[in-house]
Amino acid sequence: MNRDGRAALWLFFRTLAVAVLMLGALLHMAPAHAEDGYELWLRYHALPAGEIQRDQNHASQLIANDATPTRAAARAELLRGLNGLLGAAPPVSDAVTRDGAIVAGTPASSSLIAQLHLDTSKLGKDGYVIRSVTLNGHPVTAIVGNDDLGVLYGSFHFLRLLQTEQSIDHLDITEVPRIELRVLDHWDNLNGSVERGYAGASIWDWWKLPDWTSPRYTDYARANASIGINGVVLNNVNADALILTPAYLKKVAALADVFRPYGIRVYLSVRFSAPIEIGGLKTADPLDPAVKTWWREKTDEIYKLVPDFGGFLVKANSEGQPGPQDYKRTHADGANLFADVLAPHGGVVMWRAFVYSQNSADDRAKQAYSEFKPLDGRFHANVLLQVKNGPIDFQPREPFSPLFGAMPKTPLMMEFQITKEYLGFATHLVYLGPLYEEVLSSDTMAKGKGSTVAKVIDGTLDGHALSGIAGVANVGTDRDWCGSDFNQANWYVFGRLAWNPTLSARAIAEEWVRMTFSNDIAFVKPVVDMMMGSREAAVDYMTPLGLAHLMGPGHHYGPAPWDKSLARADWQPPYYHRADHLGVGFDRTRTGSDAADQYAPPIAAQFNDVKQTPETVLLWFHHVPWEYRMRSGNTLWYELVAHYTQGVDDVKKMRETWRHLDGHIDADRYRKAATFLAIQEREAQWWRDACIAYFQQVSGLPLPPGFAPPPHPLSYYESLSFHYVPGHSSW
Ligand code: GCV
Repeated sequence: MNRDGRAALWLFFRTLAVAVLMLGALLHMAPAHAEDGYELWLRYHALPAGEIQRDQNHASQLIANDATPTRAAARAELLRGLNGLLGAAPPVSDAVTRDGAIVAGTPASSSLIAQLHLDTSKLGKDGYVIRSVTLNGHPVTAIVGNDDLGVLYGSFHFLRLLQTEQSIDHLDITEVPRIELRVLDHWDNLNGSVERGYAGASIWDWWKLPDWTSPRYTDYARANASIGINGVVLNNVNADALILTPAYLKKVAALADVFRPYGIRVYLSVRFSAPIEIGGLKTADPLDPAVKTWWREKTDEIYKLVPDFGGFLVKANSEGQPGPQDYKRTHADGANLFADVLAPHGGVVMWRAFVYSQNSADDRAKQAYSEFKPLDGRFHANVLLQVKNGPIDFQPREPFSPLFGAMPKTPLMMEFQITKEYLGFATHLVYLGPLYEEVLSSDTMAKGKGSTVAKVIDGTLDGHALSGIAGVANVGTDRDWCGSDFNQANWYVFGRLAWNPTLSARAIAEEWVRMTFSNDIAFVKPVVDMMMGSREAAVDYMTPLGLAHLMGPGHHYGPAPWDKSLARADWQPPYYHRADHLGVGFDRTRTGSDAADQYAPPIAAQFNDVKQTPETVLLWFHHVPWEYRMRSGNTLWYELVAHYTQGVDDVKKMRETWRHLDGHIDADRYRKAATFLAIQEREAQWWRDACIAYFQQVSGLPLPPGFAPPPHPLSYYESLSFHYVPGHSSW
């Protein structure tokens, strides 16, 4: 068939598809398969007929060659997306013959793109331009990268515009990521369990690898590429040395092969003592020549199998893990050992700053800073120091870590948690966008006003070319990937902020809701509002006013502010809240642990002064009398009870909002979220009641009038115990 014939046939099928879609809409046709969340935000379900007609005028043909695996992935995604959204995929051609073509490629790979003479030099490897231009006399949409990966990222962006029903007329978009390494950290164990995972087992089927690479790996890579994630640490930071044995490295290589077309590099968590455990050496001393040789040879072996291997993530001398201090060496000695063997291959070391010692009497919140700040300038060029967002451990709210801004000579990498270890596991609806945004926009004042955490980690504050951000993944074998549909939003927002840490959490939530559920504004608006308020609700019903670490021992499920069952004081909630008959909160001012002075002077002055400290972190920095007058004029005791109560009321409102949205989306996902919200309300109430019962007993104060008393005595809450709690398998 000649070109005209093909075009006529395409027109015919397109018209037919539109007619079928319109009929379907009229008859309220059920989707062909149940919505189970597997498709994530890449659903590509048919747009409304009006949108289809409008968008089809900009998708009359696709000119995109598939000569490389990444360009093939981009083309396949465009065809898949356009087919789903518009009811039919445009014909693929090699010449622009119609108005409304889509042309995707790089200047080097496409003579059409080269004709545009766009300056792609500043796009780097990942950036792209999407522009409405004229080619061969036809108006077309060009998706242009300097590199194939930019074409892939641009293709996802273009599809997102369609999915969210934005105009694709007169496009002039240029995007370049602000952070170089955008990484998901899997805390997946080789036995298939996931530490702090609430979405089933590990998606890595180590047993069947390398022979069988599940199609799910490709879908995982697509999802990551769609939001710009370009690195994956496959295994838990509490690492098993076996991952470095030849049999496992072959499995790692098989995964790397699947991910490569999507621009995703593979990294491994390594166990510091691996030279002893699998290398037969007597020591893992980082300055020992035999140890250095062992790591060099091991690294070379990895690069033979995975030429674009990203590097190592290391948890050392932290929570019982081995490390350089076992040999009286510093963290810098340890990190530099790996840096030196990775450097010839272009790999990096992500060295974690999450350290605190059971032998130190110092405030746990101070220890990472005390340990690492003196080492600024001592790390080799390919080391990133990976710092958790707060000084302790992914609590519902913490101030930003004082390390941000304090180590100008070292590239600091952010570590966020996407999995909700401390935020209600899988079932609580807690959108983490506001948490991430709050941290990234915090001003460290390290170099005067505007020295935000975002600028520290994107490298611009201190002029680092190397920059990175990591999120602890919430992905597992559950059909919906993340244990709930709403948890997918946390994976999504992490990726979008990793690309550009100045984006707004609200705008990202809206994008996600539109792609994941519906573009109907009557649905989008209330759901985005509900998501945006959900993190503060969780803070209120769990740890308001700067409280932290009140959860159950080890498994971290539910409230246990009384618990002293674990051996280490810094694993016990009373260590953190310090409640007594006089007041509550941890004095981290100069009269206490002096953690406040780890911040830049203007911030330290604020945190040292009870009157200037934001009430959101009041009890993090101050031990405050129960009768202290808060800004509202109420006492601290009153405000504490009010916040706990507000948290529960907010969840009730979330349930109410959701109840009104019945019928706006498919029944399956609606019902699941409704059930999870019911669980959340029950557990929020439990948190409130248990914490109020406990603090009331400690304070000896009567409940302020107007608030319902906890329905059970404190002893009831203390008596609850739980077995086989998810995410806790390695304990
Ligand atoms: C992977 C917390 C978690 C641990 C986790 C650790 C870490 O302590 O509870 O499960 O271990 O952080 O980040 O290393």
